[in-house]
Amino acid sequence: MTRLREEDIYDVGANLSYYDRQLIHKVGTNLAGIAAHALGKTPGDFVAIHDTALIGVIPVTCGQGIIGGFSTTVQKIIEFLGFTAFVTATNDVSGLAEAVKKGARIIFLADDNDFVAINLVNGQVSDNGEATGRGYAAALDLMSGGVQGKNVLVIGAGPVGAGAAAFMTAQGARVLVHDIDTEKVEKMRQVLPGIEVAKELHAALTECKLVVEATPAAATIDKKYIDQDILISAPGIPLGIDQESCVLVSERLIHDVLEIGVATMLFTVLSE
Ligand code: 2YC
Repeated sequence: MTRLREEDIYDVGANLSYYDRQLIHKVGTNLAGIAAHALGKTPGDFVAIHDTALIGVIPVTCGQGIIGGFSTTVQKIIEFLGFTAFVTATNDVSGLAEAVKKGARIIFLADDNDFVAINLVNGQVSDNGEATGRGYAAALDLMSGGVQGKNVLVIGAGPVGAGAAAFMTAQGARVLVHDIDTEKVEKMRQVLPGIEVAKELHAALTECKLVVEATPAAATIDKKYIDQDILISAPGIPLGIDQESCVLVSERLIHDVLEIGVATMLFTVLSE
C-alpha cells in the first residue's frame, strides 16, 4: 500500500456517515456489514462486545514519522462502528504502555512498513494489507450479488491481492491473478493453488467483469474496459483508474483510503 499523506485522510472522519450511505446504496450494506461479511459474519455478532472491547490507537514516530490525522482517523472509524477508542497521549513504546495501563483490549499501530491490529487478550493479529484485500473482496461479493461460479480478476499479487484472492477462492469464484511480476503470482499459487495466472491484462480484463485493483499504480485499468458490466473494488491510493473512468463507473466502484481496511482489521481481531 502506498504511504498516506495528511491530505489523503483529513476529511475521512467527518464523512463517515455519508460514506456509509454510499456503501449501502452501492453494495446493499454498510461498513460494518462489509467487514462482518469478510469474516462470514453479520454486525450483530459483534454488538455484544461494543462496551467491553476498548481500543487504543498508538502513534508511531519511527521512519518517516507520524502522519497528521492518521491515528485520530483510525479512532473515528472504530468509534463509527460502535466501539470505544482512544489515541494515546504518548507515542511508540510509551504509548503502548499507556494503552495497556488504560485497559485497552485491542491496539492499532503503524510504522512505515506495517499497520496492525493486535488483540491483547486472545493474541489475534490482523495486518492491514490482508484485511483490506479481504474486506474489498467481501464488498465486491456483495455488490455483485455473489461471486460463486463467476470470473474474478485480482490485479496485484501483494498482501492486499492475496487477501482478496483468498476470500474470492473461498467464495467459489474462478480467480485470475495478474501482476507485472509473474513470479509474485506463482508464489501466491503455492498458497492458493486454485488461482489462475493471468499473464496478459488485456485478455483478463476482457474475460473478467469483477475486478479487485490491488496495485500501488495509478490508471491500471484503461478506460476502454470501463463498460456497463464491470464492477471494481479498488483500495487505497492512488486509485487504479483515471478520473474520466471514475465518473463512468462511479456507481459500481468501491474505493476508500482506510475505512474498509480498518473495519475488517477490527472485526478480524475480535473474532475467535
Ligand atoms: O501516524 C503514524 O503513527 C504513522 N507511523 C503511520 C504510518 C502509516 C504508513 N502506512 C500507510 O500510510 C499505508 C496505510 C494505508 C496502511 C498501510 N500503508
